[in-house]
Amino acid sequence: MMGFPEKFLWGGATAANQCEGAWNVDGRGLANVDLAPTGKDRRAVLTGEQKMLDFDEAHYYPAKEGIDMYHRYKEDIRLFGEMGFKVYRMSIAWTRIFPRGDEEEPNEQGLEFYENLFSECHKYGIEPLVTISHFDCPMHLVNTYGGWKNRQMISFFEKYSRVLFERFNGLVKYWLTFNEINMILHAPFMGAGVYFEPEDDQEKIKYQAAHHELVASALVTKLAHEINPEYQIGCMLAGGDTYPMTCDPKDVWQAKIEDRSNYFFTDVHVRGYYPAYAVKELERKGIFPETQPEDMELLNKYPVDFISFSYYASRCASADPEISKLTDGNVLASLKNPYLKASEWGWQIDPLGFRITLNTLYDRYQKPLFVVENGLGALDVPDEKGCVMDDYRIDYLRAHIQAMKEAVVLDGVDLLGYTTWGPIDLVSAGTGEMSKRYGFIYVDRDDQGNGTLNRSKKKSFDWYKKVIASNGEDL
Ligand code: BGP
Repeated sequence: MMGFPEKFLWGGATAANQCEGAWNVDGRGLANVDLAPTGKDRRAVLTGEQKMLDFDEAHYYPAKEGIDMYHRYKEDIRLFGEMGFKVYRMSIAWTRIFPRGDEEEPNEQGLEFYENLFSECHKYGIEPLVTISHFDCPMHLVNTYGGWKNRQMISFFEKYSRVLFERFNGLVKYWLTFNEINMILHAPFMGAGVYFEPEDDQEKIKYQAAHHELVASALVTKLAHEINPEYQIGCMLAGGDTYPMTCDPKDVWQAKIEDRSNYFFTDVHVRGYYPAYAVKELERKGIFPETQPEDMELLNKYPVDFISFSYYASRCASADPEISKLTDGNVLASLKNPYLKASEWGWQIDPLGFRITLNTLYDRYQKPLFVVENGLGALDVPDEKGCVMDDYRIDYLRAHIQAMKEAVVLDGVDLLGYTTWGPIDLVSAGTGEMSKRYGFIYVDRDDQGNGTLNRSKKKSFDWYKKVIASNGEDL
C-alpha cells in the first residue's frame, strides 16, 4: 500500500485558553471560557443554562495559569521541533488582541506575542495553522451584546480578523475561522458566548448565533483572499459519524437526523447555501434565522478552501425515547455502542469510524480535508522514575493513523494533514482540569494547581517522532 503524500502536514494542536495561562498579563481581557468553573456546574455554564457573569479572582481555575505556555512557548516549540512537526495548530486569544472586543485599536503587546511565537515556529520549519476563535469570545461582548446572538458580533470579528490577516501576512498561511462550529448547538456559551434567560426559545437563539458565525466566516474568507490570495481558509467541525443503534429504519433515520444537525454547518460553509432539509426544518419550527439581504450572497460567493475537523469517537442514536434517555453525560452525548471500548471519560474508541467519517466528508464535499484534532485523554501516572509509559496512547494513535492511511490510500480521500490534540498536556475543555491528559509531553501540574510546570517526554514522544520521520510508515 502506498503511503501519505510527500508534503503531508504532521503536527499537534492546542488552544490559547487551555494552555497559555497569563490570563491577566500584558493587557489581556477576560473571555467567556475564563469564567467556566470546574466541577459539577461546568456543564450548565458551558451550555448557557447557568449564567456566569462574575469572575472570582480568588478562586483557582486551572485555565488561569494553564501550562504557562505564554512564558514557556520557546521551550514547547523546541520540543515540537524535536518531534519533527511540520505544522502547529494553535489559536489566538481574541482578548489579547482586543481585550474588550469593541475597541478602536488593537493591543500591541498581544500582537507581538503571537508574532514572536510564529517566528519561533518558522525557526524549526513548522507552519502555523491558526484558529481565529477557539471557544473564545471577549466577556465584554458577552455582557454588552449577548455574544453571537447579536449581529454586531460580525463586525467585531471582521475587525479582529483583519488585524490578524494584515499583521501576520508572511508568517501564517492556514487559518480556521471557528473551532468546532457545530458545538453552538450543544454548548452555546462555550461556542458563542450565549447564555439563556428562562423565557428564551433556545433553539431559535442557537441557530441565529450560528447564522451570524457562518456569515462572519464567509466575510472573513473574502477578506483573507483580498489581503493575500495565498491564504487558505478552513472551517472546523466536531466530527464523528452517528450510527443507528439497530437496523430498524426508524433508528437509521434518527442517526441521519442527528448527523445532519452537524453537517448542516459544513454544508453552509462549503456549499454556500442553506441545505433544503435545514430550510424546511427551521421554517417548520418557526426558527429560521433573521437574515440581511447580502447574507446569502456572501455565503454563496465565499466558501471555505478546505474542511478541518476533530475526531475522537463515533456516536450511536436510537428512535426509541426510552433508549435515548441512556446517553452519557458528555457535552456531545452518545448511546453506548456494544461493539466498542471507551476511554476513561466514556469516549468510544473507534478507528474504523475515523475512516468512515473521512469518507463521509470527502464524498459529501470533494474538497481537501485536514484532521486537526485526534487523541486519547487519559489519567497518566508517572512511574517511579518519573516517566509516563503511555502505551495505551500509542495504541490509540497507531490504530487511528492506520485507518486514516486507508482512507487516503485505499479510498482516495484528499487529506492535507493531521494534528493530534494536546501534544503537550493542557487544560481540558470538557472538565476544565489538568488530569485529562493527551500529550506526548508531560506537564507537572495537578487539578489544584500544584506542580513545577516542568515538561518531560512520555514514551509516546519518541514514537510520534518516528511516525513523522517515516511519513506514517513506521507505526
Ligand atoms: C475539542 C476541543 C478542544 C479539546 C478537545 C478534547 O472539543 O476543540 O478544545 O479540549 O475537544 O476535549 P476535552 O478537553 O474535553 O477532553
